[in-house]
Amino acid sequence: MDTKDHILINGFKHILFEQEVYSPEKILLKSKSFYQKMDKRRSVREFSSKPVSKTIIENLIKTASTAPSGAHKQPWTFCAVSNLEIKSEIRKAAELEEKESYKSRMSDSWLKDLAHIGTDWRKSFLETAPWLIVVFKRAFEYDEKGEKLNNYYVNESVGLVSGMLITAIHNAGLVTLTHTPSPMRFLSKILNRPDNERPFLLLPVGYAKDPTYVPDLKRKNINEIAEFYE
Ligand code: IYR
Repeated sequence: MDTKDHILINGFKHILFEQEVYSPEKILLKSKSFYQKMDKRRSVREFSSKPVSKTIIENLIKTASTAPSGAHKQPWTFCAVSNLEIKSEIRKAAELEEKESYKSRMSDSWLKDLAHIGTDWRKSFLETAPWLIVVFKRAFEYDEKGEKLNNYYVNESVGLVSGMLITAIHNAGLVTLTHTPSPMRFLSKILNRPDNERPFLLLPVGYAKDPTYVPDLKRKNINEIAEFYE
């Protein structure tokens, strides 16, 4: 058969999709070994200050940015910070908000639900980790004339991109945690972001302090998280 490398569909160029084809046995092995690898992922709150190269961070961000997004608008910006003064500024502002949250904004039942994780308002990892990656969602775009252009499914898209970033970080042998200081408007100010971008998630990235202890969490088993309709 004569297979072209591209065709036009409704006037738009489509390229040949190249699927990596494996045997069912190999797929079984790959799905299992990747699960076993991902099952070792843990949120780590104590970091070593050991540096991580900018090229590694670029690779992680490029991997995350392969995520699907509404109408392929890729409505995300990653701000990667290794500058110590900026990290300190972020830590100060985050701890100010977190102090208020833990003191009065979070309900008693919320604090009780969190107790076993051992978090509090102190966020030293914001200075210790060699990199902070702040994921911003792009609520809309501006065209050349300054008119607003829509993005679609922005929360879903940045959720997906963040999940893939966390996966890439773990796959590379580094650690992170999803830090959600609330409110996090201070990040827009410190990082001087435009008004179409909103902070979504803050991920410190680096190596775990040695030794580090993490809570003894158990993951739900397959019967608790899935229903099969065969
Ligand atoms: N944002 C706070 C509190 C917090 C809330 C939940 I839900 C967590 O799972 C963990 C922390 C903080 O980052 O400490």
